[in-house]
Amino acid sequence: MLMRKVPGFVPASPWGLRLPQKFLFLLFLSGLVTLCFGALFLLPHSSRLKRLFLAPRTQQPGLEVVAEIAGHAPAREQEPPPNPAPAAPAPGEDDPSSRASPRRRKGGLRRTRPTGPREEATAARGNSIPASRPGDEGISFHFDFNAFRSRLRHPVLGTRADESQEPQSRVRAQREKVKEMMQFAWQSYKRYAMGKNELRPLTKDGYEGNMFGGLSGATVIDSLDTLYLMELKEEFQEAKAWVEESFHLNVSGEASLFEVNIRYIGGLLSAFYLTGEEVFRIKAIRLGEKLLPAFNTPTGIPKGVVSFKSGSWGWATAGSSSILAEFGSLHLEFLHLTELSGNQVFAEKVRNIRKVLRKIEKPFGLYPNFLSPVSGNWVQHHVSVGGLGDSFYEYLIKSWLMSGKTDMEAKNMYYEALEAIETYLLNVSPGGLTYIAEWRGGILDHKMGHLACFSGGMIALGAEDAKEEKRAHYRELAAQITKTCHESYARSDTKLGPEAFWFNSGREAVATQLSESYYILRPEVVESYMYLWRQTHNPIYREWGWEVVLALEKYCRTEAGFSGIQDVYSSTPSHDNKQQSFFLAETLKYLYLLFSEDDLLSLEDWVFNTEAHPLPVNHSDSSGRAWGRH
Ligand code: DMJ
Repeated sequence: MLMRKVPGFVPASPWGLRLPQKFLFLLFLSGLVTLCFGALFLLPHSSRLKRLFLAPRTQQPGLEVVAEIAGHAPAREQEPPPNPAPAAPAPGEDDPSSRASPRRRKGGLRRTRPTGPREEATAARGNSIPASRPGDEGISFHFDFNAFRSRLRHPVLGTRADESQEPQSRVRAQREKVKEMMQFAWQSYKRYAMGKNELRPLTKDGYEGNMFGGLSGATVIDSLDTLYLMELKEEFQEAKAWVEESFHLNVSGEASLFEVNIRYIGGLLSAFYLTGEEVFRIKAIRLGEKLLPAFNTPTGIPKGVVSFKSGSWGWATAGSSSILAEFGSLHLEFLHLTELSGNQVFAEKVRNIRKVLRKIEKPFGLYPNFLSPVSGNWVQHHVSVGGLGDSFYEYLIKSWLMSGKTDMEAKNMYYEALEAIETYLLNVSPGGLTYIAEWRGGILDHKMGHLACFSGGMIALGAEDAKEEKRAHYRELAAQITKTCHESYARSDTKLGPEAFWFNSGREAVATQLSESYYILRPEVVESYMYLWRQTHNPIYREWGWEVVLALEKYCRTEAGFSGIQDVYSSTPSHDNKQQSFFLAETLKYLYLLFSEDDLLSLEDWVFNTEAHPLPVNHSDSSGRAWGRH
């Protein structure tokens, strides 16, 4: 051997090497091995070697996933989006395509504390790197956030005019006022109830309620997207930090499937789609998984209450029927859970609900409010577009829109249901007010709940895709219903509307008893104003919205937050001591949108879930192959 000839070299082992030489040789060898493996990653994607050594690539989201949701063959990989022009980020908005650049980040959301390595890692994963934090295990699915953002047709926060030049300074001031209300509502909650589900402004404390199975922070999760879109950056960071550090899913109570879905899952999904922050995606998926046992019923129609206790049945046994508005308002969120996780199970669950509802015989084409999850039959024939029924209809038209107008089944079900509602429930009062009554096996209750007032907005939203000959009619119907709901506000002393109002015994659009006279900061009326404003630009909707702002300030604002009131017909109403989380999620958001440009969360790009959390429309395939051609 060569080394034997080196003078002074004395072999120290049978291989003829001394310790230092052995060490050098091993170092050289390990370097060589590392180099070879490293080179594998640089080989072109088709390389055989690479295929041999590396696991197959995770399926890309977008086209493929949503195509499967709809039961279709996956679309071709790499197909260019129909509208590839990326939406320019709005001023001050985090541009996802340059998220790694510290300079761009500076203009983004302000941090309340120094950026730590954990946050940096979270932000980076928001773009493409698979999750690897504790608790993220098993969610290796990659969602291409940049591709998603590039498909939006408008910047998320709109193309805002130079505010100093804005001629409509009144509208700007109105928008700022709503923003101030949100800031006050949030700060009050943070000060007295941070981490609890909701604030009690009179007693200056928080409470958990019994709807969320031990989950906390409903107000935090419900507020995230409203804070984001109002550019309350510091407050958004506070909310996000709470989700990262204190939002724990290891709870074991019994929860309302519907409420957890629309508030928590909806809020987390929206927060993810707006920011790309992985923490929201991961928590939404993990929480979604905790809801799955609710579907273990003979029909797959979930019971309303799910037990988070591991090893239990999953659905609570009390009660015998499931509520239409509850099991019918999962579709939007569950499709997005599949979209973001790659896990088809979420989409399968809601597809099955759709199938059951499609097949079952409907009295006069109407959908009763109660269904047995065991037999799959209607439990009684009570039909309502208000409480118990409401958001089922909303989710049909929004499923159609969210699918990029490919989910024909949802579209057909929506327009058929609307026809039946018009035929059997719609009425005009002697005073000329149009309202949607409630139906009990053929007998009408001539009342409308505050909850039913969302329907003006829904009918406006659906008018454009109705048959040509029905479009103008639906626009007018939407306007008339919204006017009736406004009347229910205008006819009270506080200019806020009651929980339910009647059309009988000579009375119109007023509550008939104290037990229906309360107002709990609900959003449905201003929700309709927002949709009608966007559709018509009739200034009356902004005027009506402003009346609500003034009334909220006068009667609901307290020293420590906003509160519902017990009697809208009293000019000195008592407060109910609750700042509902939907006030921050919905009421203030819809008011803010009402006083903003139409391209702030454009309806071309977003649908709002029933808690007003924006979920993106699928633009990945306009050919109709994705999202539900049935
Ligand atoms: C919200 O939680 C949702 O809008 C739901 O669909 C109905 N009720 C409240 C607000 O009133």
